[in-house]
Amino acid sequence: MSFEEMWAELLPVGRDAVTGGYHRFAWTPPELECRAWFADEARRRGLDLEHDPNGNMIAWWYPEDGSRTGAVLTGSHLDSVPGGGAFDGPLGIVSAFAAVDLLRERGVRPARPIGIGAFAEEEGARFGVACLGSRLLAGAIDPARARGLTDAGGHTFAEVVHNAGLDPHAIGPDEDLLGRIACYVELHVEQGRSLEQPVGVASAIVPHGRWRFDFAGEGNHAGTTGLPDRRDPMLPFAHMVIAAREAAERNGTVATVGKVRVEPNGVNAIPSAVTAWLDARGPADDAVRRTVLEVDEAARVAARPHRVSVDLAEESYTEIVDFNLALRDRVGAALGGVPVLPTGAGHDAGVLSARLPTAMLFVRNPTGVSHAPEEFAEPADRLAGVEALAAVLDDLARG
Ligand code: HGY
Ligand code: MN
Ligand code: MN
Ligand code: MN
Repeated sequence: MSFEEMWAELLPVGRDAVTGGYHRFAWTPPELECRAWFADEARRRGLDLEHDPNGNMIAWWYPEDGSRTGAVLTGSHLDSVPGGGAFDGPLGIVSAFAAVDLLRERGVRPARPIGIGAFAEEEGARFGVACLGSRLLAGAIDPARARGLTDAGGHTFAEVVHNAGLDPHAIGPDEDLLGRIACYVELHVEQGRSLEQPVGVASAIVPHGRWRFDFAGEGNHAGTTGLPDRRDPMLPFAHMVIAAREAAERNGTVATVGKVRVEPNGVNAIPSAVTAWLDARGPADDAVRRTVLEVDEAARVAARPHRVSVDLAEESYTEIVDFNLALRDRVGAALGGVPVLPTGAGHDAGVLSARLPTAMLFVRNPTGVSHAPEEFAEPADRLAGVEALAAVLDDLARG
C-alpha cells in the first residue's frame, strides 16, 4: 500500500465534516480506529506488533538473525488536539510504514531491528498531560498520578486503560523495552513556516509547560445579586488571560490560555468556579518561569477585591531539549546536509531524549499552521520525507 493510499485510508477518521478539524482523543472511537489501522498496516507487512504496558504500540521489523536489541525506533502519535490538523502525528507514522516499504523494495536487510512506534496521548487532549504514553515509558511521570488523571467525563486513566485491556497497575517505565532501543528518530510535520527545503532536522525543543489555574468564587443568580455581593471568578480569569499575553511580551516567551471550564456554565448564573489552563513556552527556562509567576501574581491581585481564591498547579513541564548532537549530525549527514531548526512544539522525542539518543526530521508545512485544519504538507514534500526517513533508517540500522 503506497503512502497516498495509507494516507487516504486514515484521512477521514475522526475528521469533523464541517470544520475539517480532527478529534482523535486517546482511546475514543476515532483513535481506536486509528489504532486498528496501525495494527492492520503492521500485519500487512508481517511486522511484530508489541503493546507496552502504557498503551504505546510498536510494529517491529526484525533482522534475519532474529536479534532484538540495538533497535532503531521511529514513529510518532495518532491522537490529536481538539480540531487539530491531519498531519501532526500521523505523518510520522504513515511515513514510517512507507519508508519500511521503500527499504524492502530496495532489498535492504537491516542488521538491527527497526520499530515503528505509536505513542499514546501525545497531545494530552483527553487526560491533560502531554506525551503521557512516552512519559510513562520513560519513567517521567509517577504512575500513581497517571492512574488518577481524569478526562472531561470524569473517567480515570486507570479505568480507560483497563477497558482497553491493559493492567492499570502495570503502567510505568518499561526498562526491558527501553533497553532494546538504541535510538529514536521521529518525523513530524513542521509546526511553523521556516523550512525552505522539503525536509529539515531539529536542533532543540524549547522549554514548555502547562499550568492549571483554579478560581473559586460563589455561584449566584445573575439578575438578583448586587455587584458588591458578588464573588465572580470570571473577573480574575479575564485579567489572567490579558496578563498572560503581557507577560509573554515582557519576557520574550509565548503564552496561551486555550482551554477554560466554567461551573455551572449557565448564562444566568454567576459562576462558582472557573478553571483555566495556561500553556507557556520560550527560549529559556527562566523566561518561561518568570512568565508563569507574573501571570499568577496578576491573577491573585485581580482576585482579591472579588474575594475569589486562586490555586495554581503545574501539570507538566519540559526543560529545553537539545537533541543528541552525534545522532543529529549523523542524521544530517545521511540526508546530505539539510536545514537545522529548533521547535516550539513538544514531542515524544523530547521526552524520550532523557533515556535515549533521539532526533527529529521536519517536513515542510507551507501554511505554517498546526493544531488547526489548515495544517498541511505538499504531496511531493511528504514523499521527500519518506525518502529522507528511509535513508536515515537505512544508515542507522546497518551493523
Ligand atoms: O503541544 C505541543 O507542543 C505538541 O504539538 N504536542
Ligand atoms: Mn501537536
Ligand atoms: Mn505531534
Ligand atoms: Mn430562575
